[in-house]
Amino acid sequence: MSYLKKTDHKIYDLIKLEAKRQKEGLEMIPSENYVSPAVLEAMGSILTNKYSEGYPRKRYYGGNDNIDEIELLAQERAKKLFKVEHVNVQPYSGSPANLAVYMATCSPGDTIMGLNLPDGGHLTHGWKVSFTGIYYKSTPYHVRKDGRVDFAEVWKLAKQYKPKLIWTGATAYVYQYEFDKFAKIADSIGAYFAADIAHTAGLVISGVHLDPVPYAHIITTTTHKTLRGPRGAMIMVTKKGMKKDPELGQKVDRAVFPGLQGGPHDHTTAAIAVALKEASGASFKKYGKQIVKNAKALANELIKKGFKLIGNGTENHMCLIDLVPNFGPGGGFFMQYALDNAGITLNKNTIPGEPASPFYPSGVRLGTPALTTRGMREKEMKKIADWIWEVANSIKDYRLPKNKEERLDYLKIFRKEVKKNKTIERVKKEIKKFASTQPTFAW
Ligand code: DSN
Repeated sequence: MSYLKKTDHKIYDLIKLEAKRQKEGLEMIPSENYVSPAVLEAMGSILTNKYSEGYPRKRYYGGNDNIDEIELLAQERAKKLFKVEHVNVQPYSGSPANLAVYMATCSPGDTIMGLNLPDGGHLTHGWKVSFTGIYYKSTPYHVRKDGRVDFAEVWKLAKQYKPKLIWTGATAYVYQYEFDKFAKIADSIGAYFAADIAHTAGLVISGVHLDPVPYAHIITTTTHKTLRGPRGAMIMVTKKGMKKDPELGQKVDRAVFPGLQGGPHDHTTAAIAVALKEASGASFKKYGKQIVKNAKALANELIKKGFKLIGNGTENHMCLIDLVPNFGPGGGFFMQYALDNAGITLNKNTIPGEPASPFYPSGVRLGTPALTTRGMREKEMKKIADWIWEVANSIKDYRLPKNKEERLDYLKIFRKEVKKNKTIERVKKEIKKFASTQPTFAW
């Protein structure tokens, strides 16, 4: 970054500080990862200079011969890796990709169905404040107390409301997505079935998560989570999708451009192509498998320490801790803040049947994709569970005030006390010493 250092010291310094944070801490937000230097190089390349509205060989601007080859490579690699018929690699990220699915399959006002947001679903699967819940009639399904999708309810709602589009996929869900069950329901009412595998794409291609391809019509994924690529997304149409509507691929393409987006981010497309090549190698399969082994090990250790986990474990890359036994309702904030100060990054999250609120939820969500990229294994998961327990124990007397007016002052005091907490100070030092020796990418 020699140029940046000379021309914009403030940004240079902030990037350096963020690099230090990423090196010295433990990144446990399950949707984050560390990309390879090759992905970074493609992303930081001169491809950002180009405009390429349209698709390969059908552009609205000249000078796109090289860009065409790059986008075709990305498409071909994705098709081969996921075994799908059609791929669009242009969505700017997961949310725009999902919007394109609506545009390709529904008309405004149509009924749609997805997992309720506080139950672990995604904003774009029909949550009320999202475009998708405002412009479509959303009939969300929920999870049971154990955190598993309530398929009896999905059947009931599907028969009652006959949605045109059914989503599976989640942001906080510790079980595998049961694509076959959703497909049966969607097929019985002639609905489109879209699988949003943003969180699990890297697990699917590693063979440690069920494969949506035989069941879904459309698959969306971000490229920066377990897939370990740049921030971006892809929309894939399966053979089943093509059979339902032979024009589905074109409809998806038209929805992305010109429907929702302008010029594709060619530097991102190139980085997606690089990430897909990396994900095609044997070492990536080992990586995907290790993510799940680590998550299971972490879950076991957390349970042994005394935490209550939704689902009593995990089937994928993440754990969801129910903190009600530790802090009463609303404990997620305390844990996120205290662990942040100790060098462990995770996020507060709602739990099934959330007794508090989405802003002060009663759980935390944590996962292993980023730690696994850094080479950590089961042994390290034990160490990390110990640290998490120590931090939780050191703040165990805090409770979220029931009276909303008292909350701000109470949390201010909590934050101040965390800064002086000796256990957190020590754990932070231990984590820094340990994490600094770990690489921040996998070769
Ligand atoms: N923000 C993503 C996550 O953390 O799961 C979902 O879009």
